[in-house]
Amino acid sequence: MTTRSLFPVFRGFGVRMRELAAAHRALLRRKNDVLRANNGVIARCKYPVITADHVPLEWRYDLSPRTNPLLIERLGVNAAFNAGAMEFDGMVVLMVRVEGVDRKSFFAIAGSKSGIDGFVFRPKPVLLPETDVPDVNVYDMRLVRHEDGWIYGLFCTERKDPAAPHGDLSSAIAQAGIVRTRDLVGWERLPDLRTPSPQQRNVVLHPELIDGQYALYTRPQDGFIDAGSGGGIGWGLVRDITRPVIDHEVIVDDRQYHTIKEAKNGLGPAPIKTAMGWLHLAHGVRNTAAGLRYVLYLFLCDLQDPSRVIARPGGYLLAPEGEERIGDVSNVLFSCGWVPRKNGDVLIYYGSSDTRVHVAVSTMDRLLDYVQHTPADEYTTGASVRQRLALLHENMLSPKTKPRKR
Ligand code: M1P
Repeated sequence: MTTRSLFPVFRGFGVRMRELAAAHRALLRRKNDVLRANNGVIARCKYPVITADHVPLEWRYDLSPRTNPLLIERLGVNAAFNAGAMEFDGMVVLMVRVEGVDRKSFFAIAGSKSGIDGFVFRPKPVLLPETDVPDVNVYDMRLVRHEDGWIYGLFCTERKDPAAPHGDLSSAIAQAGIVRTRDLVGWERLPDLRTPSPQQRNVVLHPELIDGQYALYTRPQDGFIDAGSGGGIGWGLVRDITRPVIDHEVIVDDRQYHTIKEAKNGLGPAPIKTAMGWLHLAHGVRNTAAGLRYVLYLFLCDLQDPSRVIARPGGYLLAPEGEERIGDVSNVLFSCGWVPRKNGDVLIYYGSSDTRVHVAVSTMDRLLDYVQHTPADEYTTGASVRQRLALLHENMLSPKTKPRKR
Protein backbone atom coordinates (compact mmCIF):
# COMPACT_ATOMS: atom_id res chain seq x y z
CA MET A 1 0.00 0.00 0.00
CA THR A 2 1.39 3.44 -0.89
CA THR A 3 0.92 6.05 1.84
CA ARG A 4 1.18 9.82 1.56
CA SER A 5 3.22 11.18 4.52
CA LEU A 6 2.43 14.58 5.99
CA PHE A 7 6.16 15.17 6.27
CA PRO A 8 7.85 16.03 2.99
CA VAL A 9 11.21 14.53 3.99
CA PHE A 10 10.66 11.22 2.24
CA ARG A 11 11.23 11.80 -1.46
CA GLY A 12 10.53 9.49 -4.34
CA PHE A 13 13.18 7.02 -5.51
CA GLY A 14 14.62 9.17 -8.29
CA VAL A 15 14.90 12.41 -6.29
CA ARG A 16 16.23 10.57 -3.27
CA MET A 17 18.82 8.74 -5.34
CA ARG A 18 20.06 12.00 -6.86
CA GLU A 19 20.22 13.69 -3.47
CA LEU A 20 22.08 10.82 -1.83
CA ALA A 21 24.56 10.55 -4.68
CA ALA A 22 25.19 14.31 -4.77
CA ALA A 23 25.78 14.52 -1.02
CA HIS A 24 28.15 11.55 -1.17
CA ARG A 25 30.06 13.00 -4.12
CA ALA A 26 30.39 16.36 -2.39
CA LEU A 27 31.72 14.71 0.76
CA LEU A 28 34.34 12.73 -1.18
CA ARG A 29 35.43 15.86 -3.07
CA ARG A 30 35.61 18.09 0.01
CA LYS A 31 39.02 19.76 0.31
CA ASN A 32 40.67 19.59 3.70
CA ASP A 33 42.75 22.33 5.32
CA VAL A 34 45.70 21.91 7.62
CA LEU A 35 44.94 24.21 10.53
CA ARG A 36 47.52 26.80 11.54
CA ALA A 37 46.78 26.63 15.25
CA ASN A 38 49.31 24.12 16.51
CA ASN A 39 51.94 23.61 19.20
CA GLY A 40 54.91 23.50 16.83
CA VAL A 41 54.87 19.70 16.73
CA ILE A 42 51.62 18.78 15.17
CA ALA A 43 48.84 20.45 13.15
CA ARG A 44 45.36 19.04 12.97
CA CYS A 45 43.18 19.13 9.85
CA LYS A 46 39.83 20.83 9.60
CA TYR A 47 37.76 17.78 8.67
CA PRO A 48 37.96 14.09 9.45
CA VAL A 49 39.31 12.17 6.43
CA ILE A 50 36.90 9.25 6.77
CA THR A 51 33.48 8.98 8.37
CA ALA A 52 30.64 6.47 8.13
CA ASP A 53 29.18 8.72 5.42
CA HIS A 54 32.23 8.10 3.20
CA VAL A 55 31.30 4.42 2.88
CA PRO A 56 29.98 3.75 -0.64
CA LEU A 57 26.23 3.92 -1.05
CA GLU A 58 26.22 0.50 -2.77
CA TRP A 59 27.44 -1.09 0.48
CA ARG A 60 24.51 0.35 2.39
CA TYR A 61 21.56 0.64 0.03
CA ASP A 62 19.82 -1.70 -2.32
CA LEU A 63 19.87 0.68 -5.29
CA SER A 64 17.23 -1.09 -7.32
CA PRO A 65 13.86 0.69 -7.65
CA ARG A 66 12.30 -2.73 -8.16
CA THR A 67 13.43 -4.35 -4.89
CA ASN A 68 13.84 -1.16 -2.85
CA PRO A 69 11.31 1.34 -4.24
CA LEU A 70 11.49 3.49 -1.08
CA LEU A 71 15.29 3.57 -1.25
CA ILE A 72 15.69 2.53 2.37
CA GLU A 73 19.12 1.92 3.83
CA ARG A 74 19.41 -1.85 4.22
CA LEU A 75 22.83 -2.32 5.85
CA GLY A 76 23.67 0.82 7.81
CA VAL A 77 27.17 1.78 8.84
CA ASN A 78 27.65 3.00 12.39
CA ALA A 79 31.23 4.26 12.30
CA ALA A 80 34.52 4.19 10.40
CA PHE A 81 37.62 4.64 12.55
CA ASN A 82 41.03 3.35 13.77
CA ALA A 83 42.73 2.90 10.39
CA GLY A 84 46.03 1.25 9.55
CA ALA A 85 48.03 3.21 6.98
CA MET A 86 50.80 2.89 4.44
CA GLU A 87 52.00 4.19 1.09
CA PHE A 88 51.17 1.90 -1.79
CA ASP A 89 51.46 2.61 -5.53
CA GLY A 90 51.94 6.34 -4.94
CA MET A 91 48.82 6.61 -2.78
CA VAL A 92 48.20 6.75 0.93
CA VAL A 93 46.02 3.77 1.73
CA LEU A 94 44.05 3.36 4.91
CA MET A 95 42.83 0.02 6.24
CA VAL A 96 39.72 1.37 7.88
CA ARG A 97 37.76 -0.30 10.65
CA VAL A 98 34.21 -0.03 9.37
CA GLU A 99 31.52 -0.93 11.88
CA GLY A 100 28.06 -1.87 10.72
CA VAL A 101 24.95 -1.08 12.71
CA ASP A 102 25.05 -4.75 13.72
CA ARG A 103 28.20 -3.92 15.75
CA LYS A 104 30.42 -6.10 13.55
CA SER A 105 33.58 -4.43 12.35
CA PHE A 106 35.26 -5.29 9.08
CA PHE A 107 38.11 -3.87 7.09
CA ALA A 108 37.94 -1.74 3.97
CA ILE A 109 40.70 0.03 2.08
CA ALA A 110 40.44 3.69 1.11
CA GLY A 111 43.06 5.56 -0.89
CA SER A 112 44.04 9.18 -1.45
CA LYS A 113 46.80 10.98 -3.33
CA SER A 114 47.25 13.87 -0.90
CA GLY A 115 46.73 11.85 2.28
CA ILE A 116 44.68 14.68 3.82
CA ASP A 117 41.59 14.58 1.63
CA GLY A 118 39.95 12.79 -1.29
CA PHE A 119 39.88 9.34 0.34
CA VAL A 120 37.79 6.94 -1.71
CA PHE A 121 37.01 3.36 -0.73
CA ARG A 122 37.95 0.57 -3.10
CA PRO A 123 34.89 -1.01 -4.72
CA LYS A 124 34.60 -3.86 -2.19
CA PRO A 125 35.36 -4.34 1.50
CA VAL A 126 37.99 -6.91 2.49
CA LEU A 127 36.65 -10.41 3.04
CA LEU A 128 39.27 -11.80 5.41
CA PRO A 129 40.17 -15.45 5.22
CA GLU A 130 39.44 -17.16 8.55
CA THR A 131 41.10 -19.74 10.77
CA ASP A 132 39.19 -22.86 11.86
CA VAL A 133 37.48 -20.73 14.50
CA PRO A 134 35.59 -17.89 12.79
CA ASP A 135 36.26 -14.37 14.00
CA VAL A 136 33.20 -12.88 15.67
CA ASN A 137 34.67 -9.41 15.36
CA VAL A 138 37.89 -7.98 13.92
CA TYR A 139 39.38 -4.53 14.27
CA ASP A 140 42.37 -2.17 14.38
CA MET A 141 44.64 -3.56 11.67
CA ARG A 142 48.21 -2.32 11.60
CA LEU A 143 49.79 -2.59 8.14
CA VAL A 144 53.52 -3.29 8.04
CA ARG A 145 55.78 -3.56 5.03
CA HIS A 146 58.21 -6.14 6.38
CA GLU A 147 61.77 -6.67 5.26
CA ASP A 148 60.84 -10.27 4.29
CA GLY A 149 58.93 -8.79 1.31
CA TRP A 150 55.37 -9.30 2.59
CA ILE A 151 52.91 -6.69 3.74
CA TYR A 152 51.46 -7.91 7.03
CA GLY A 153 48.21 -6.92 8.66
CA LEU A 154 47.94 -7.60 12.39
CA PHE A 155 44.55 -7.05 13.93
CA CYS A 156 42.46 -7.94 16.92
CA THR A 157 40.19 -10.96 16.54
CA GLU A 158 37.50 -11.35 19.11
CA ARG A 159 35.42 -14.39 20.04
CA LYS A 160 33.09 -15.22 22.92
CA ASP A 161 34.87 -16.50 26.01
CA PRO A 162 33.96 -20.21 26.15
CA ALA A 163 34.62 -20.21 29.92
CA ALA A 164 32.16 -17.37 30.62
CA PRO A 165 29.39 -18.32 33.06
CA HIS A 166 25.98 -19.14 31.56
CA GLY A 167 24.16 -15.87 30.90
CA ASP A 168 27.33 -13.79 30.54
CA LEU A 169 27.10 -12.70 26.94
CA SER A 170 29.77 -10.02 27.13
CA SER A 171 32.99 -11.76 28.10
CA ALA A 172 35.23 -12.20 25.12
CA ILE A 173 38.71 -13.34 24.28
CA ALA A 174 40.79 -10.99 22.19
CA GLN A 175 43.78 -12.33 20.30
CA ALA A 176 46.05 -11.16 17.49
CA GLY A 177 45.05 -12.28 14.00
CA ILE A 178 47.63 -12.15 11.21
CA VAL A 179 47.22 -11.83 7.45
CA ARG A 180 49.74 -11.09 4.75
CA THR A 181 49.60 -9.94 1.16
CA ARG A 182 51.79 -8.69 -1.66
CA ASP A 183 49.23 -6.50 -3.36
CA LEU A 184 46.57 -5.52 -0.80
CA VAL A 185 44.14 -7.64 -2.84
CA GLY A 186 44.86 -11.32 -2.08
CA TRP A 187 45.21 -12.11 1.63
CA GLU A 188 46.77 -15.17 3.26
CA ARG A 189 45.60 -15.86 6.80
CA LEU A 190 48.20 -17.19 9.22
CA PRO A 191 47.36 -18.80 12.56
CA ASP A 192 46.53 -16.41 15.40
CA LEU A 193 49.46 -15.43 17.57
CA ARG A 194 49.97 -17.48 20.74
CA THR A 195 51.51 -15.77 23.77
CA PRO A 196 51.65 -16.44 27.53
CA SER A 197 48.85 -13.89 28.06
CA PRO A 198 45.15 -14.92 28.12
CA GLN A 199 44.21 -11.81 26.10
CA GLN A 200 46.03 -9.73 23.50
CA ARG A 201 45.16 -6.50 21.74
CA ASN A 202 47.26 -3.91 19.94
CA VAL A 203 49.80 -6.43 18.65
CA VAL A 204 52.15 -4.89 16.09
CA LEU A 205 54.87 -6.39 13.91
CA HIS A 206 58.30 -4.77 13.93
CA PRO A 207 59.30 -4.11 10.28
CA GLU A 208 62.72 -5.79 10.53
CA LEU A 209 63.96 -9.19 11.64
CA ILE A 210 65.85 -9.25 14.93
CA ASP A 211 68.53 -11.96 15.02
CA GLY A 212 66.66 -13.71 12.22
CA GLN A 213 63.36 -13.71 14.12
CA TYR A 214 60.11 -11.77 13.80
CA ALA A 215 59.68 -9.24 16.58
CA LEU A 216 56.24 -8.28 17.85
CA TYR A 217 54.96 -5.64 20.20
CA THR A 218 52.20 -7.02 22.40
CA ARG A 219 49.79 -5.84 25.08
CA PRO A 220 49.30 -8.64 27.55
CA GLN A 221 46.24 -8.27 29.75
CA ASP A 222 44.24 -10.35 32.20
CA GLY A 223 40.72 -9.40 31.18
CA PHE A 224 38.95 -8.26 28.05
CA ILE A 225 38.81 -4.60 29.16
CA ASP A 226 41.03 -4.44 32.23
CA ALA A 227 44.76 -4.86 31.98
CA GLY A 228 44.61 -6.34 35.50
CA SER A 229 48.07 -7.39 36.61
CA GLY A 230 49.13 -7.28 32.94
CA GLY A 231 49.37 -4.31 30.63
CA GLY A 232 52.25 -2.32 29.29
CA ILE A 233 53.63 -2.58 25.78
CA GLY A 234 55.38 -5.92 25.51
CA TRP A 235 57.98 -7.36 23.16
CA GLY A 236 58.51 -10.93 22.05
CA LEU A 237 60.19 -12.89 19.29
CA VAL A 238 58.71 -15.45 16.90
CA ARG A 239 60.87 -17.92 15.02
CA ASP A 240 58.39 -18.82 12.30
CA ILE A 241 55.68 -16.33 11.38
CA THR A 242 53.61 -19.12 9.81
CA ARG A 243 53.45 -20.76 13.28
CA PRO A 244 53.51 -17.64 15.45
CA VAL A 245 54.29 -18.34 19.09
CA ILE A 246 55.87 -16.00 21.63
CA ASP A 247 57.25 -17.94 24.58
CA HIS A 248 58.66 -15.03 26.46
CA GLU A 249 57.25 -11.49 26.65
CA VAL A 250 59.10 -8.57 28.24
CA ILE A 251 57.52 -5.20 28.95
CA VAL A 252 59.24 -2.32 27.17
CA ASP A 253 56.86 0.49 28.11
CA ASP A 254 55.05 -0.05 31.37
CA ARG A 255 51.98 1.55 32.93
CA GLN A 256 52.65 4.00 35.76
CA TYR A 257 50.57 5.46 38.56
CA HIS A 258 49.31 8.99 37.95
CA THR A 259 50.32 9.24 34.32
CA ILE A 260 48.43 9.28 31.02
CA LYS A 261 48.85 5.49 30.83
CA GLU A 262 47.86 4.50 34.30
CA ALA A 263 45.06 2.09 33.34
CA LYS A 264 46.55 0.67 30.15
CA ASN A 265 48.49 1.49 27.03
CA GLY A 266 49.11 -0.06 23.66
CA LEU A 267 51.28 0.49 20.63
CA GLY A 268 49.79 2.36 17.71
CA PRO A 269 51.29 1.77 14.27
CA ALA A 270 54.60 -0.01 13.62
CA PRO A 271 57.55 2.19 14.59
CA ILE A 272 59.33 4.37 12.04
CA LYS A 273 63.08 3.86 11.62
CA THR A 274 64.95 7.16 11.99
CA ALA A 275 68.61 8.10 12.38
CA MET A 276 67.95 8.68 16.10
CA GLY A 277 66.13 5.43 16.82
CA TRP A 278 62.78 3.71 16.33
CA LEU A 279 60.04 6.28 16.73
CA HIS A 280 56.85 4.99 18.36
CA LEU A 281 53.32 6.30 18.61
CA ALA A 282 51.11 4.72 21.28
CA HIS A 283 47.91 5.29 23.22
CA GLY A 284 47.71 5.74 26.96
CA VAL A 285 44.53 5.26 28.97
CA ARG A 286 43.57 6.57 32.37
CA ASN A 287 40.44 6.47 34.46
CA THR A 288 38.46 9.62 35.11
CA ALA A 289 35.12 10.30 36.78
CA ALA A 290 33.74 10.48 33.22
CA GLY A 291 35.19 7.12 32.21
CA LEU A 292 38.34 6.13 30.34
CA ARG A 293 40.36 8.80 28.52
CA TYR A 294 42.59 7.71 25.63
CA VAL A 295 45.44 10.00 24.49
CA LEU A 296 48.37 9.54 22.10
CA TYR A 297 52.02 9.71 23.08
CA LEU A 298 55.46 9.15 21.56
CA PHE A 299 58.59 7.35 22.67
CA LEU A 300 61.89 6.41 21.05
CA CYS A 301 63.75 3.09 21.09
CA ASP A 302 67.34 2.17 20.42
CA LEU A 303 68.22 1.35 16.80
CA GLN A 304 70.32 -1.69 17.68
CA ASP A 305 68.08 -2.92 20.47
CA PRO A 306 64.52 -1.86 19.62
CA SER A 307 63.26 -3.28 22.93
CA ARG A 308 65.14 -0.54 24.84
CA VAL A 309 63.40 2.82 25.28
CA ILE A 310 65.86 5.72 25.03
CA ALA A 311 63.51 8.72 25.19
CA ARG A 312 60.16 8.98 26.92
CA PRO A 313 58.54 12.43 26.85
CA GLY A 314 56.14 13.05 29.72
CA GLY A 315 52.46 13.52 28.97
CA TYR A 316 50.56 13.27 25.72
CA LEU A 317 51.20 14.46 22.20
CA LEU A 318 47.52 14.52 21.20
CA ALA A 319 44.38 14.39 23.32
CA PRO A 320 40.73 14.56 22.22
CA GLU A 321 39.60 18.08 21.29
CA GLY A 322 36.29 19.55 20.07
CA GLU A 323 34.19 17.04 18.12
CA GLU A 324 36.91 14.41 18.65
CA ARG A 325 35.73 14.16 22.25
CA ILE A 326 32.31 12.85 21.27
CA GLY A 327 31.27 9.57 19.75
CA ASP A 328 30.36 5.99 20.47
CA VAL A 329 33.12 5.69 23.05
CA SER A 330 33.76 9.31 23.97
CA ASN A 331 37.08 10.88 24.99
CA VAL A 332 39.17 8.51 22.89
CA LEU A 333 42.01 9.10 20.44
CA PHE A 334 43.45 5.91 19.00
CA SER A 335 45.98 5.46 16.21
CA CYS A 336 46.97 2.43 14.15
CA GLY A 337 48.57 4.22 11.21
CA TRP A 338 51.07 6.87 10.21
CA VAL A 339 52.89 7.58 6.99
CA PRO A 340 56.35 9.13 6.75
CA ARG A 341 56.68 10.92 3.41
CA LYS A 342 59.89 11.28 1.38
CA ASN A 343 59.96 15.06 1.98
CA GLY A 344 60.04 14.60 5.77
CA ASP A 345 56.31 15.12 6.42
CA VAL A 346 54.62 12.62 8.69
CA LEU A 347 50.88 12.02 8.37
CA ILE A 348 49.36 10.71 11.57
CA TYR A 349 45.98 8.99 11.21
CA TYR A 350 43.89 8.66 14.34
CA GLY A 351 40.39 7.62 15.22
CA SER A 352 38.36 9.80 17.55
CA SER A 353 35.87 8.40 20.03
CA ASP A 354 35.48 5.17 18.02
CA THR A 355 33.59 7.12 15.36
CA ARG A 356 35.75 8.72 12.61
CA VAL A 357 39.29 9.00 11.19
CA HIS A 358 41.34 12.20 11.28
CA VAL A 359 44.79 13.12 10.06
CA ALA A 360 47.28 15.40 11.77
CA VAL A 361 50.48 16.51 10.08
CA SER A 362 53.98 16.88 11.42
CA THR A 363 57.53 16.49 10.18
CA MET A 364 60.14 13.95 11.16
CA ASP A 365 62.51 16.59 12.57
CA ARG A 366 59.73 18.07 14.73
CA LEU A 367 58.68 14.68 16.09
CA LEU A 368 62.30 13.78 16.84
CA ASP A 369 62.94 17.13 18.51
CA TYR A 370 59.79 16.63 20.60
CA VAL A 371 60.60 13.05 21.56
CA GLN A 372 64.22 13.79 22.47
CA HIS A 373 63.85 17.12 24.25
CA THR A 374 60.55 16.93 26.09
CA PRO A 375 61.25 16.20 29.76
CA ALA A 376 60.14 12.81 31.01
CA ASP A 377 57.34 12.45 33.55
CA GLU A 378 59.04 12.41 36.93
CA TYR A 379 55.90 11.23 38.72
CA THR A 380 55.42 13.96 41.35
CA THR A 381 53.96 17.43 41.28
CA GLY A 382 57.13 18.86 42.85
CA ALA A 383 59.23 17.46 40.04
CA SER A 384 56.79 18.95 37.50
CA VAL A 385 57.12 22.40 39.06
CA ARG A 386 60.91 22.08 39.06
CA GLN A 387 60.77 21.25 35.31
CA ARG A 388 58.79 24.45 34.69
CA LEU A 389 61.12 26.50 36.87
CA ALA A 390 64.11 25.17 34.91
CA LEU A 391 62.36 26.18 31.66
CA LEU A 392 61.60 29.61 33.08
CA HIS A 393 65.16 30.02 34.24
CA GLU A 394 66.50 29.12 30.77
CA ASN A 395 64.07 31.58 29.19
CA MET A 396 65.25 34.39 31.47
CA LEU A 397 68.90 33.70 30.66
CA SER A 398 68.83 33.12 26.95
CA PRO A 399 68.16 35.65 24.15
CA LYS A 400 64.59 35.48 22.88
CA THR A 401 65.16 36.10 19.23
CA LYS A 402 67.53 33.41 17.97
CA PRO A 403 67.00 29.66 18.23
CA ARG A 404 69.37 28.18 20.77
CA LYS A 405 72.13 25.89 19.40
CA ARG A 406 71.73 22.28 20.51
O1 M1P B 1 37.17 1.99 22.80
C1 M1P B 1 38.47 2.49 22.85
C2 M1P B 1 39.45 1.49 22.24
O2 M1P B 1 39.40 0.29 23.02
C3 M1P B 1 40.26 -0.76 22.62
O3 M1P B 1 41.60 -0.39 22.84
P1 M1P B 1 42.38 -0.93 24.14
O4 M1P B 1 42.49 -2.39 23.97
O5 M1P B 1 43.72 -0.29 24.21
O6 M1P B 1 41.53 -0.55 25.31
C4 M1P B 1 40.05 -1.11 21.16
O7 M1P B 1 38.81 -1.76 21.03
C5 M1P B 1 40.06 0.11 20.26
O8 M1P B 1 39.60 -0.26 18.98
C6 M1P B 1 39.13 1.20 20.79
O9 M1P B 1 39.30 2.37 20.03
